[in-house]
Amino acid sequence: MELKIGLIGCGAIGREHIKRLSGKVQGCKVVAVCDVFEEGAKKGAELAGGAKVYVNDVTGIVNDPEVDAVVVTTPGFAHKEAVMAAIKAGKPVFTEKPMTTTAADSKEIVEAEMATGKHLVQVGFMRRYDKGYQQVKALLDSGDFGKPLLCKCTHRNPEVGTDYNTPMAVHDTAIHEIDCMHWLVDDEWDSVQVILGADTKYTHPALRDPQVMVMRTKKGVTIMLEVFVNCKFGYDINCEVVCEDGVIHMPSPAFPTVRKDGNLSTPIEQSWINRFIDSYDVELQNWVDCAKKGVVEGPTAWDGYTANLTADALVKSQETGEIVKVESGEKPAFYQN
Ligand code: NAI
Ligand code: ISE
Repeated sequence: MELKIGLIGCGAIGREHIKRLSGKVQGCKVVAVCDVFEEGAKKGAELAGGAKVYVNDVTGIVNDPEVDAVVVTTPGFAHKEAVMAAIKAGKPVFTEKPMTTTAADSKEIVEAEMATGKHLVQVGFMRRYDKGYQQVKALLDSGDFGKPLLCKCTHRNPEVGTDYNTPMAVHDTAIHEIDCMHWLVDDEWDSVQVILGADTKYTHPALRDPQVMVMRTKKGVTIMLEVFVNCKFGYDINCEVVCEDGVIHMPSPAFPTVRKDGNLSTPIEQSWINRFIDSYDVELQNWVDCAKKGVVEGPTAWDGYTANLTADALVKSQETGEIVKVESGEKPAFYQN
């Protein structure tokens, strides 16, 4: 059976996902697309090799009888409406991260999903599908390195759009580390703090850039994360875990090292599109396979919600500079493995 997909939001990642769902991912077809702009929706439909076009009509596309499952690639602030509509229609839904931009909104999704009694929601925390992070996790889980003590991470983007602001450094960017670092060290977040300092000349008044985020887990593992979204030189994701019996450094994508004109140099990836290209492919194949079986194997609505709890604490610390305790809740039996 082919999973017939309705995709909402034909922007940057929407178009990438349409291409992979129409080319690389097996057993599915994008049959309908939606965007607030007709031109965007038409472009999406064309990339899908012909799909029904919905303009600014989330309810329409979600409830289209031809649509078996929904992919949400609108900006974070618009995810909730589409995810809630899919839950109401009883259809599996993959939403890009963040699930929503606040824990309060994400809690409504968790409650709505649990009320259906069915596992419907997967969140696009694709780093859990990345080979590099998986290799680091396997080494940590082997026990050969003792317990993890601290992690040093960088999340650098060459640049961002002019509508990107200070809180987005948390819920649009750091949200990846919020999800994957606690998964990596197998612990829950306890407290967080944001340290703001000198700003780059390439930013604007609504965006403090760079930011240092310090996040501590319940067992005391400290994660030091630099978020720098106007670093100019490339898309630079690094992760190093310092353990009792050694240090694990995540591999970077392989590029040749060249000697030329008196220089020894290696290129740096320029965009998330290529840096995590394999992870998106594996993630969406897994989602399609699971949606057909009516199960969710990837990051759940609960993972989306708990990431938002941590994000809310970080946003609060951006405003005060204080250490903020992360609220946590007991994982409902519904979300236990
Ligand atoms: P974008 O701004 O390029 O595209 C968003 C699209 O959604 C636009 O075409 C816009 O017109 C449309 N849209 C907005 N509201 C809508 C609504 N209510 N109904 C229908 N269409 C609507 O944004 P981008 O960069 O593609 O990001 C989209 C989402 O994907 C965000 O949540 C972002 O955080 C996430 N993302 C995830 C990445 C990852 O590495 N997992 C990488 C890039 C983005
Ligand atoms: C974007 O939405 C992503 O998810 C990218 O992976 C991240 O690096 C970037 O900062 C976000 O804006």
